[in-house]
Amino acid sequence: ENTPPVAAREHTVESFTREFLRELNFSQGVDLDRASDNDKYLALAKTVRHYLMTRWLETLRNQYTDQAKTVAYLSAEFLLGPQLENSMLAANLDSIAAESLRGLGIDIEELRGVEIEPGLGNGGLGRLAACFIDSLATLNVPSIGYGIRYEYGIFRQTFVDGKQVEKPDDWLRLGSPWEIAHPENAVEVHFGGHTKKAHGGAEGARAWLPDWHVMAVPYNYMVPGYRNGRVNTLRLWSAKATRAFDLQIFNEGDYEEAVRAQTFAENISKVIYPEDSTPQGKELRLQQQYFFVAASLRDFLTNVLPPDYPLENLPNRVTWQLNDTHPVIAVPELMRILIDERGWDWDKAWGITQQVFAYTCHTLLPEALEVWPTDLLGKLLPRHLEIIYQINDEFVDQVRAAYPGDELRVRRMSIVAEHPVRAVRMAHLATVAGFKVNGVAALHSKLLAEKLLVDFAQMWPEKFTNVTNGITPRRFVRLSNPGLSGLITEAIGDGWITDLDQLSRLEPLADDAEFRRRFREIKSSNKVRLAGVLAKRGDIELAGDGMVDAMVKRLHEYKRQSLKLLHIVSVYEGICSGRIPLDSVTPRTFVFGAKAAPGYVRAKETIELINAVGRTINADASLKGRLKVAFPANYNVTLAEVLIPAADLSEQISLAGKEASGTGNMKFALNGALTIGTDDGANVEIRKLVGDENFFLFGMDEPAAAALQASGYHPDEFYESDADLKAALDMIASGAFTGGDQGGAVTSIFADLTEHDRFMALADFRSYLDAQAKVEAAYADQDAWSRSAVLNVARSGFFSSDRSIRDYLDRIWKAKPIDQNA
Ligand code: 26W
Repeated sequence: ENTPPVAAREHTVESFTREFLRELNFSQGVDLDRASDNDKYLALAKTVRHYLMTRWLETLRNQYTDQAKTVAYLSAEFLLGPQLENSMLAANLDSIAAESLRGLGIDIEELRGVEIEPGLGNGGLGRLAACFIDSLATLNVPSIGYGIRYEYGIFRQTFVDGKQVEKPDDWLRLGSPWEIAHPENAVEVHFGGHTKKAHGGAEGARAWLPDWHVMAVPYNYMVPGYRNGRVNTLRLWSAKATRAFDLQIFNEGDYEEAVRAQTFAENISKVIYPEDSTPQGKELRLQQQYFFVAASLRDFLTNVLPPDYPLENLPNRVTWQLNDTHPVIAVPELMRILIDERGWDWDKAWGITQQVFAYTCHTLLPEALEVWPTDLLGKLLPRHLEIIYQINDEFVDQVRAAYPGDELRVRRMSIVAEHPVRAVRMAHLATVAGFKVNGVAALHSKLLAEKLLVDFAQMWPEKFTNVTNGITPRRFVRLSNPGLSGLITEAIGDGWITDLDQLSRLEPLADDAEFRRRFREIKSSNKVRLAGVLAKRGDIELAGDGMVDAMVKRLHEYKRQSLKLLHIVSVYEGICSGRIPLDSVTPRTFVFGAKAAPGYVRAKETIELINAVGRTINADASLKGRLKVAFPANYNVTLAEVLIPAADLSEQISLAGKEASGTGNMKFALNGALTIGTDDGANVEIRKLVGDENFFLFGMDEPAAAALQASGYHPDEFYESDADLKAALDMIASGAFTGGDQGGAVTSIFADLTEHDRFMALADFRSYLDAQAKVEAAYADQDAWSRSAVLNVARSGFFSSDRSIRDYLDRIWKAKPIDQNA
């Protein structure tokens, strides 16, 4: 009975062209012949948006009328990547748009180059959130993403003399066609002040008298499902100073102070924190967290729910999924709303609160767990701190009752730590409040329950579960690898795009010589495409048509880019010293992509050293171009989409027991790269699925690494006893890559590796080199290699984020898909 959606009504090249020209004229205010690429890009984006709009409105309307159980995904990061192509694909407009623009003499590829990706995330966690909202929409799940609209995304990385220099990521500067601001729906978020006894109200209710506040302005983004008529919403909040706030100060006559205060408030959503492993405990970060969480809860309770909705039913209506601890302040916020604003008593409020939050943990490193000093928390959110104390009092009583006399356990488990300063352990709060806690790969979830959160898992074993991460096949296969997608579709039809298990039907084709030949052809044209992009980006060359060996991920010691570097130096040293005949070396390009947190000195030194080694190797004519090191600056989603499809070898070499899951590893396998990796994170599951013969395993497993650590690890023993390792390290120390300079990054990395080596790179070096020798041998037989590569694709369907979302639905959310077309 509804009017048919625009997309169904006018799905023709002609109508698309009409819409596009209208956008160009009336929205950009230019004629086609005077339009810049940016004009054309914006007009194209808005045209595509039009086609999705009806479906979006429909989805929103249904969401309100159905009042179905909804997944609210709370995440401080959504690393979306470019939007244009994905939107066209989802709306089934890709070929129509291409043909329409061709007719107008416009190269759609050029326009894609204009788009600046929203880099609203650091790495794996933010990208996972983006994959998840894609899958939620494609699986028809009523859901909404909530996050922060940072004005500046993750910094743009540049290299100056091989050193990382950060530049602001001004991603909004050319306009932002994918968002719709709703200032009329802004909500107030309060901070600071003090609390006092409430007059009237429920027992235990307190009045919070905050002393400042900001407005949170929602910006809505479409999240289209893949051709299923559903368009979900991602709502990102932007901070705006309140008029009342300014006015008061203006009226006091202090103009400068008023403007300063405005800037202060608006700083909240100014920039994403670039630390991705060691929280800095900065006040602004806590402000960000509370800002988006308070706005999101308020939005859900007042705009998504109908007026007078009985909050006793909340658990049937929503699960708030906490993406790591960043949004955990939502727990005391909901308690505050229920008790102080709605007048509930404590037990009733706690009973409901414990049924609506679930917590995903993304780390195994204790130092990555967020802890907020109570000084800071109490100053910014005094009422929330009181609530946290009360939650903890009751929790600690519960622990004492369960384990009488075990005061050590009580201290270990307490939400409030006393040393070195009194502080709130957000992971403990999340675990106590959440009805489920999940890790992000099988090994990770096991280690969470056995190590990081062992006391909690003993007390509440049924709370702990696993959901192995996944990646969206729409973006990371269909869009990023059109060649492979075409080949797959030709072989098995296009059902795989939304049902990735169907890739298993490729398995017999691994034994088909013609299929393998075509697979190789696609891989090599993907390398040509990569070479083109790298040449443009800064004169980077690939080693002929050799192997592309890629290590792309944030720079962190536990990920061991230094081990990769030792391998490269060892090969180079071997060639220089005559130990390895040049002709025996497989032509290969070592590709790195990695940003270092700006304050992480060792990580920045590692970048400097990689660049120094790269410069030396790339300039050494005696290598005859057989080895190259390519380290393009500013690795991001846009670059990942050309790099991953071109890779032959995927480097997943973290110390076992440190990488929670990894998701790049899945993207590589699905694009037909073979993995060289440790038994860590999701590598374990990849290996199990693709088979040992199609995976290069090396290194200690987690128990072995833990045992070596416990017995006292002495890296110098490995240095002294392995001649190749010593030669590689000595070559670095000699200044061979740094123009004779033996100081700076060279000394500190050499000293660190030989004296401390926290992540035991030296202990795994020999095994890594042996595995690399196997790689070389395997790669020599191109046909056999392609067979393994095809099997990697055929056996990796499990790593679709659609499967992850189904697991979340079954194990945690208990929400049901609703078909928009039904
Ligand atoms: C400074 C605060 C902070 C701490 C940790 C900010 C961001 C983080 C993230 C949790 C870091 C992160 O991205 N973790 C990665 O999450 C991925 C998705 O689950 C996993 O695949 C990676 O193994 C994990 O490192």
